[in-house]
Amino acid sequence: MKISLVLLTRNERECLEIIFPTIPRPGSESGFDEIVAVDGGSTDGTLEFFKKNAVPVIAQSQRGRGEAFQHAFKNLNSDAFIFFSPDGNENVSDIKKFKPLLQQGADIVIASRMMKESRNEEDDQLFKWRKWANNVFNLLANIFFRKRGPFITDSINGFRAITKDAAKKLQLDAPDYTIEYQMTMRALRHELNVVEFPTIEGNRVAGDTGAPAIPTGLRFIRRFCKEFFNS
Ligand SMILES: Nc1nc2c(ncn2[C@@H]2O[C@H](COP(=O)(O)OP(=O)(O)O)[C@@H](O)[C@H]2O)c(=O)[nH]1
Ligand SMILES: [Mg+2]
Repeated sequence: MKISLVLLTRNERECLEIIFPTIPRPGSESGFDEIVAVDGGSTDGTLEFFKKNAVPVIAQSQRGRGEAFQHAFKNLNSDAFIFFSPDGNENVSDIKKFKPLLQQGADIVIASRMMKESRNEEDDQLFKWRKWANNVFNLLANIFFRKRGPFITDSINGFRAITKDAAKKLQLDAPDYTIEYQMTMRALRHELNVVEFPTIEGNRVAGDTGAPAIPTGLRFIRRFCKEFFNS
């Protein structure tokens, strides 16, 4: 099974300088066979960073995180993709956990920030607005799309893997930050094998999120409605 580790970036040079050196090289130990970046139009030196480190880059013809997923599916000839955002949120030591679960037959593997042994970026805050909103979206996905299998605890996390076959089947088309939510809802509807493991989410190491809470939240509500009424 050939697995690609897909780095998703839009202006992440500062974070890359800290995170990239901690990512293992491709090989049997690391749990993936190649590293590729999909870039959404960076202008801050991210592309130069990749060039210096010999990381091949797929340049997006259209911006958006969902567009980045489509570019990976179209351009890479792998059996599965692990999506990784090198901004500090995602735990590098968990990258190796995807492959065994894919080999055991998972169609999608999600690193969950909501299981008992997990940590969410907001866990040390009193008001966990994003986490609470995430949990509402989780609940909606599970109630309205799940037919069997375990409750999905983190339906929107980006740190995840999907097989090429599953990606083909789901025909994903969300262009933006709702891509993972669409993937989870469709996977549940198609009764794919979705497996989660707990992860410890870190804090962003530099820069700022490109997903402001309120507009992004509204996009999620619209995405849920679209999937619900089109099913
Ligand atoms: N390829 C690509 N990556 C993107 C795009 N927009 C955001 N990203 C990356 O997606 C990751 C997560 O984005 P971030 O803004 O941190 O969202 P948050 O983690 O949900 O707060 C980061 O590595 C971003 O650089 C895009 O249009 N294309
Ligand atoms: Mg992030």
